[in-house]
Amino acid sequence: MKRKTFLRSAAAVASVAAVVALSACGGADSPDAGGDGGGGGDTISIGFSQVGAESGWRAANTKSIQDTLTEENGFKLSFSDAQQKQENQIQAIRSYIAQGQDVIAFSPVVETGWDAVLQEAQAAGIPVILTDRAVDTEDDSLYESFIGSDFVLEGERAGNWVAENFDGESMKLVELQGTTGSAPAIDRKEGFAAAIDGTDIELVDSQTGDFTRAGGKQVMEGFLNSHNDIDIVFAHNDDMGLGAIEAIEAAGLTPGEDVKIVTIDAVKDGMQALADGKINYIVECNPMLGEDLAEIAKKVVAGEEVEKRIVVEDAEFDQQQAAEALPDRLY
Ligand code: GYE
Repeated sequence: MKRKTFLRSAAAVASVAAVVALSACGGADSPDAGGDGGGGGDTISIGFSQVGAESGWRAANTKSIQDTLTEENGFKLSFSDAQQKQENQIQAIRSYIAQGQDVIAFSPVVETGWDAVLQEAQAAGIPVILTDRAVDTEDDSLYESFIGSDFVLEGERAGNWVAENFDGESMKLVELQGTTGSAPAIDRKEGFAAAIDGTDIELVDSQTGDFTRAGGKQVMEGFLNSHNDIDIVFAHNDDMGLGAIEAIEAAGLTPGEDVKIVTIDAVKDGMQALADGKINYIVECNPMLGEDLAEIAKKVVAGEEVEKRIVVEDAEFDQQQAAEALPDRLY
């Protein structure tokens, strides 16, 4: 995966402000809100197909998109929730094509199987922007830009923390995977495995909890039943880690002490559990993608060139850093 850093420069912010000002001049109730494909100061109609509402991360991501793609900002947003099902997303994208939206954006629930519907959008002349998750395609002309974190790097950072702290202690580790076939589940698994490769940390089990709290709890219960001495949990997101905490406590063990937990996301509930000592380390995945999406959508409609890959920067937190960051945490 190519890495390229996108820095939101003062100039870029100024140009967005200029477009917003232009659209304000055109009048809030200009007749083109239905999507005439025109750019300039006109309202941009955008159809967004969201993965679902599976996690705290997703809730924060949805809020960021809905708070940014507003009429005041020059957008008319049509939003749909696919309930973690690819067929629902394909259906939503087809209806956005039929409606003649100016732009289609979506966060693909899984990586493969998008070429046909993306070709339909391309044939209709509607640009597509990917947010959060990537698609696996040979033809990258099928989308304009992909905005999101580097999930391999996130997994690697979680694995590096485990390796640095526990190599040499013959620890047994279980993994709670995200949604099967999704980019973050595939990439985080890969990055983590590479980071602990060559250590004496043993991966004793790995199953999907579908990025949900209930899924994480259920899978962790199964792990605790079939393995005697689990030392570490790597959960692909905070929610599954929080579910695992419930299962560990129900088994009479102390999360963060008897069983160490490392997760990815750094949403508020996860950060609270980290500050409380129940999680040991979190690698952030920034869900605030709305502003970048707004900026890229405006550029695409204006016929300007956009970066094919915009990598969102993420931090990482130990327990003390979480306690310090919590009061100002936005998500
Ligand atoms: O980590 C998880 C969510 O695609 C980055 O999806 C996103 C992941 C996030 O359900 O919490």
